[in-house]
Amino acid sequence: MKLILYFLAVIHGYILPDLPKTLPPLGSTAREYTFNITRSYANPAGFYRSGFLINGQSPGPAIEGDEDEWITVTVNNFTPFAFTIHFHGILQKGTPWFDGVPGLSQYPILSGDTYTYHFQLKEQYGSAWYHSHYRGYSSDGILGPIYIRPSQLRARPYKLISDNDEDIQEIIKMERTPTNIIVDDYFKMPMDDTLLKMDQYGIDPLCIQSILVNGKGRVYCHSELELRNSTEKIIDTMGCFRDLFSNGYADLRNHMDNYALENPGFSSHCSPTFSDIFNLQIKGKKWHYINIINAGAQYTKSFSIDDHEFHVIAIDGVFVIPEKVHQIQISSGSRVTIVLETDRQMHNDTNRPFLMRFAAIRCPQYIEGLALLSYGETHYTDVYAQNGFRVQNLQGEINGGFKGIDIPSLRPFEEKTVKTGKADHTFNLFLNRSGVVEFTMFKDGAKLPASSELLQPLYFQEPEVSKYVLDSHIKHGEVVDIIMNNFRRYNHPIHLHGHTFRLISYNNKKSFKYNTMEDALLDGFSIDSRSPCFDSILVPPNGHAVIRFEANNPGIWLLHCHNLGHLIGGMGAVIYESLHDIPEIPQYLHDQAHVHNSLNTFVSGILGTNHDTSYLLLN
Ligand SMILES: [Cu+2]
Repeated sequence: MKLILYFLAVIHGYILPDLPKTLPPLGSTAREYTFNITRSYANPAGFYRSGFLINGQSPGPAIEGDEDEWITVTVNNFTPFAFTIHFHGILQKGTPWFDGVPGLSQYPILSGDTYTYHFQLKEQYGSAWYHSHYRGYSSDGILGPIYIRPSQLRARPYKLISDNDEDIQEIIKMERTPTNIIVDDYFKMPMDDTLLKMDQYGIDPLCIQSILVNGKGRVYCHSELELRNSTEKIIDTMGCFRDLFSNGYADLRNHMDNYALENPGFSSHCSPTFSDIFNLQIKGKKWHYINIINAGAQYTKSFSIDDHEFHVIAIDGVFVIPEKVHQIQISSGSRVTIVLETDRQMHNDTNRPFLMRFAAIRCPQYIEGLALLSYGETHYTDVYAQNGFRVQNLQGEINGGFKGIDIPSLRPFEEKTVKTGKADHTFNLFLNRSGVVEFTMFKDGAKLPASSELLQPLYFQEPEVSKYVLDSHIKHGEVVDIIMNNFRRYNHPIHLHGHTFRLISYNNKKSFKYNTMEDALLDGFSIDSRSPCFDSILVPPNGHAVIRFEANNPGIWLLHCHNLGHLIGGMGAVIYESLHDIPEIPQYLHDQAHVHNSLNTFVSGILGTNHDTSYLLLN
C-alpha cells in the first residue's frame, strides 16, 4: 500500500522520483536554472510578431559554470506548444539522453509539463548555447548562451596576443565574465508559419526581415531602382533577389538553384523600423572577451567592427592559435570567441559609436544586422551616428587592405593530435536537395522524417536499422570518418552532437574523390596532425568536408544541417556509437508525458496537428 501511495505521489508530482545515478556525486552541488517559457507578442525588430520568451526575455539567461561542474535546468512549459531544449556544444558525457533531441533522446515537453535536464560540463570549456530542437522554435526566441569557464589547468593562448603581463592578467580576468552575443535570422512570420509556407509554396524561406543581435534589430530598406542589377533579376527593397518576370515565384523548378525567393508578396514592400539595437558599452577597460554565436536558421555571417581589429582565440569552445583579423565568417551553429583591444588613441572620434556588422553572406539577399560598440562617454546611441571606416560591404565582402579569415583555416592551440592513419569506420554522405522541400544527406535520398520528432525516443527502443541511421557497430575508442560531399549549390552548416570533431579534409571548390581516407592516404594524401577542431562545419556548394572523431562518448547522436528548413526537410542522420557502453537510461525518463504520433509528412511534422492516433500517456 505504501508503495502504491508513493507511486501515486510521484505521478502527481508531490514528491520527486528516485534521482538517476548520473546526478552529481553526493556532497557536490549542481548549478540550478529554472526556465519558465512563455508565448509572447513582441517587437524585437520593430514590428509585432508572436514568439517565445524565457523568464520574460529572449535570448534567455546565460547558463554559466566552471569546467567539470554539474548543471540542472528545469524547463516549465507555459506555452500551448511542445518543444525540447538542446544544449548545443555540450558533449553530454555520461548523460547522452539529456541531449534534448525529440524522438531521439526524449519526447517533446508538452504544454503545461515540466522537464529537468542534468548534465556535467565535463572536460570542456568555452562558448556554447542552448536552443529548442523542435521544429523552428529556436528562431522564435527559445535560445540563449552557455559559457564554461576553463579550468586552471587549461593552456591558454593569450601570450600569443600580448607579451605584456598586465595585458594577460586583464584578459584572464575578462575570461571569467565574457560578453555573449547571439545573432539570429528573424523572419516576418513565426517559424511554424514560415516552414508551412515553405511546404505549400515549395520555396525556401530565404528572405528574412532582420538580423537580431542579442534579441534586438531593425528593418533596413533599400532603394529598388538603385539595386536593379540585371535584366533578369532585381533586388527588392528588402534586399532579396527576385525574378523580374515572375515576381519571384513562377517557374520554380527551372530556377530552384539560381533564384532563392521569399514567399510571394512578403518581401516586396519594405517598411523601415527604428527600434533599439544592442549597444556594447565599454567602460575603462582595455581588453574585452566576447563570444559570438551564430544562431541563425539560415545564413553565415561576415562579422566585423568598423575601425577595429580583433584576435580570434577560440572556435566552438576550443582555443585556437590566435589570428588578428578585421573580419571572420561564422556559419550557423558556430561560436567564435574574440579578444578585442580597445584603445581610444587608435580612433579619432570615440564620442560616436562604432558599428558591429553581421552581414548575411552566401545567400540571395543583401542584409546585415547592426549593433553598437560604444566607448564610455559616447553621446550617441544610434547607427546614424556611425563612426570610422567600414571593413566590409553589405554583401560581407572585405574591403581592400583588410584581413579576413574563415573558420576552417584556424588550428587548435593545444597540441592534441588526431590519428593520421586510416579510420575504423567510414560513412559517405551526399548533401542534396532531393525534392522541393526535401533535403537529404544520403545518396539514396533517405531522410530523417519530420515526424521523427514525435516518435518514441530511440533511447527507449531496441536499436533499429533505418535508412537514416549510421550504424556499423562502432566500438569504444574506434576512429570514425564522415565524408560529406555537396554537389549542389546550397550551403549546409553541418553540426555533430556529442563530439568535437577534427576537420581532416576541406575544400570549397572540389569534392572529395575517394571512398575512404585509406584510399586517399594510398594516393599520397596526408592528414594534418593538428587538424581544426569544431562541432559545426559549413559544407560549401560543390565542395566537401571530411570529419573524423574518436568514439569516446557512447550515445545516439544526431548529425544534421543547422539550416532549420533543411533539417525539417529531412537533412539529418543518426549515429549509433558504442551502443553496448551506453549507461542505462534513468527509468523515470521513460514515464515522460507525451503524445503518440504516426504521421510521416512534412506538414504534420511542422504543425503537429491531425494526429491519427493520439492520446496522452501518463504512466
Ligand atoms: Cu542545409
